[in-house]
Amino acid sequence: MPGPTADLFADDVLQQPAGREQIGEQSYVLRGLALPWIERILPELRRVLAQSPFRQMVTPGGFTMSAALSSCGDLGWTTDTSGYRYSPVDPRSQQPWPQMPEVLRQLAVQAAAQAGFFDFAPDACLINRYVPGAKMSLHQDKNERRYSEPVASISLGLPAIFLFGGHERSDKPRKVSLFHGDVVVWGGVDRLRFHGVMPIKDGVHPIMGPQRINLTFRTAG
Ligand code: MD6
Ligand code: FE
Repeated sequence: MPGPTADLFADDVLQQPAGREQIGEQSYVLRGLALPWIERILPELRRVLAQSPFRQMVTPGGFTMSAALSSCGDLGWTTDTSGYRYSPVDPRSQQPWPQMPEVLRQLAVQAAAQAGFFDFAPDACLINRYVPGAKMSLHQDKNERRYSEPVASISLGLPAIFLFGGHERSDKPRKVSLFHGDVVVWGGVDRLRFHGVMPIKDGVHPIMGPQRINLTFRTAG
């Protein structure tokens, strides 16, 4: 019978995907934050990827990354056998990276603010594409100039298990499930924590198809 209890229960269910989950002292998962933005994001993402398509890069150690990468913004993250770095040009085309779409920049800034970082001015957006089986080994994000700035990360498509470790590679990471539309923000004391992504499970996402796309925003320059 509908009544106060039933209503409370319904609210509870509706609120589950939203809200802020703290995963570290200065790290949060903002559940579903990107969902209302998706219809504006996807056409912009398509434009960016038409100009700078996904490509698989090689690490300095000589391994081909399983995730395929692209970038937009003033700076893009690249790797090859000579090292990791940010570059103002796409090495594939030797042209500047596509502009960072305003809708993406605004979402990243809003996400950072919800995590307590108020003057976030991202100049780099790294775009990772994972097909089932692709993963990201534990790493630290440390090619940026200032660690005082947070990182904001938008997940689209297939779910992932995100590994959130400590300051040593050997620290046992916690597992955080990330779904389509979730945004992770971390910075401050957590900025250099090791993190990675477990191999993506087989599946087909109703909007994004058989892939996960992750966009990470940083102040690199
Ligand atoms: C990913 N993300 O979620 C990989 N780095 O596909 C990252 O490596 C990452 O999500 C820094 C901050 C947030 C991230
Ligand atoms: Fe990272």
